[in-house]
Amino acid sequence: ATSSDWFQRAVVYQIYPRSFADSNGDGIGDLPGIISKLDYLKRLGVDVVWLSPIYTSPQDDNGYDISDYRNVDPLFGTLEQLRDLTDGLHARGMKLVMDLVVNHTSDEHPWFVESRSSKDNPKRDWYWWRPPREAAAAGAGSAPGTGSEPNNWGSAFSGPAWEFDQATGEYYLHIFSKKQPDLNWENPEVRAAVYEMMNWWLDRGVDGFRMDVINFISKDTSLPDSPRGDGKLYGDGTPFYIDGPRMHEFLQEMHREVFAGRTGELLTVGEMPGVTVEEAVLYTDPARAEVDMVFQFEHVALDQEEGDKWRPKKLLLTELKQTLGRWQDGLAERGWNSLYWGNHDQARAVSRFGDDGTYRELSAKMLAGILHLHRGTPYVYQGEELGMTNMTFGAISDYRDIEVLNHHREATTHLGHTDAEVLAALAPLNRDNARTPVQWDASRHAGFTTGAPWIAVNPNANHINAAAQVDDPDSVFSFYRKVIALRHAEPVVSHGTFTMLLPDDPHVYAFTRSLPDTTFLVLGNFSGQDQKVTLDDADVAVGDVPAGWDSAELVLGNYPADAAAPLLHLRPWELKVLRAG
Ligand code: TEU
Ligand code: CA
Repeated sequence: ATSSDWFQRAVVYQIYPRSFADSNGDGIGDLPGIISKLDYLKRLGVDVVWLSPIYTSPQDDNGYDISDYRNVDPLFGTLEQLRDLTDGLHARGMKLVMDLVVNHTSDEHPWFVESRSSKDNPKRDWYWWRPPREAAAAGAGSAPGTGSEPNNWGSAFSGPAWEFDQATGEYYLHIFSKKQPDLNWENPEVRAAVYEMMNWWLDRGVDGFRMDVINFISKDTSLPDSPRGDGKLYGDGTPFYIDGPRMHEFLQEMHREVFAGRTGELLTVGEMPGVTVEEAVLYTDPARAEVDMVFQFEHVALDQEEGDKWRPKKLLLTELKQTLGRWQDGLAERGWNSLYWGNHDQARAVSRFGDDGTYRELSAKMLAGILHLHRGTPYVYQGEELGMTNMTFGAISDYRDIEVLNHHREATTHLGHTDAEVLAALAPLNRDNARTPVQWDASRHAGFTTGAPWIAVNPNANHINAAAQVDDPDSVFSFYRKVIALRHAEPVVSHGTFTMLLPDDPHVYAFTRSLPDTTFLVLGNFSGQDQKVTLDDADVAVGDVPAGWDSAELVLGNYPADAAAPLLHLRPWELKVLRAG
């Protein structure tokens, strides 16, 4: 993007098409379904839609395994309908950002079909092929696999990161499922083919890309073994493919080949698991011409032991503030943050960071206010604007996600855990929590489909649904409208500096946003008890907190306006956005 101002004021809405709206009764969301909801998105007030993959795909990982980058899977519709969606968004002043999945393709992509056909095929080197090694060297024995894998890395979806191919007697690397072979970005033909495809989409009118695991594309080409942790079946390969040696070179080349010559307002966001603040500054510094912003993962790893989503633990608010505050500070001068509580890979925000019981609506609103008042571009994941919650699934057969299914199999067969243990451990953070259908109304299947939905609808759709909220001024939906409108109206929300307050308070999230002529104080109560905020005790320079907050104006709150309530007292899950008087 040439000028960053527009995306600093923008809010992005993520659509996971499979679960958004089904138009033809096959139980799977589709493009006509999305088109039928464009006025809903306009009403919400978002500026950009990020569409998760709709490309031709065997659907092994719900479309993140692509077999044709230049077509739409018949499951979702046609190229023609994608054109209609693009036009419909543009007509309403919104933009369309496509998912770009180029760390890997499907194993059914013609590139891989050719690559696997023989060792001397011209596309052999487009993927990571390696001969078997001596089983003894692999330290075989415990891990499932042949023991001859080229190294000991595990896949993100359980099992080894290598698959043996009979035809040529070699293994190929797959960081994700074995139907998602990793592309070899060392090969310049691969890079040229990707850039050509990106240009093709931009020429068709799309407004940018969300780049799937883009910081995995440069790997340590020696592909070495990695130490195997206690109780682990495989080595952790991430040190050898996260933020690898040629990352900045590749992104700068992509920028030159795809974005540099273009005018207009485009958006690029790199999904970057494991990215550090230091690297993110480099990725997002406009002067370096790489990407506009990145998705970092630190705040969504705090409620797990050693970042292992299958070993959930309680989140500490102090750690959440420390982490998000560090990202705010780190990208204050150079670069730009993206802001999110959830997406199609994460648990539902209100269940994870709020209270999805008694205080569901209040806490969903409070979370929206806290996130959107940070400095950065906020992302809303479909259903978050309704306060949709995690799903309670029963048996493993109720799940659909390859990650969950593979983990359950591995944990029960190779790690000796019982079915009940595994089900309990995976409940809070599994990805299917966020993939149940959007709850449009209280009718059968929540108005998502007239057929049988591909994954169960959350039974709470009878009271949590869009129809009940769009015209209710006190709904979670209406609150999201207000928060989004506030960013559009107030330059301090998009451009103000950020200062974290009360870092040691276990219940209150507090910060200021400032421009020379405006200061906002933002307070969020992350508890079900009353909290009294004492800014005098704040462990920050006094100069950061202007005096006179008692006469401040309440710009936004999630409780009914009440003149009697003291300004610095917070009721359960209360949010206050105050403007200095
Ligand atoms: O996710 C990459 C990623 O690192 C995750 O958040 C992923 O869910 C996690 O590794 C699993 O524990 C992206 C996509 O968002 C995800 O849906 C895909 O499955 C994945 O890449 C592969 O394309
Ligand atoms: Ca459908």
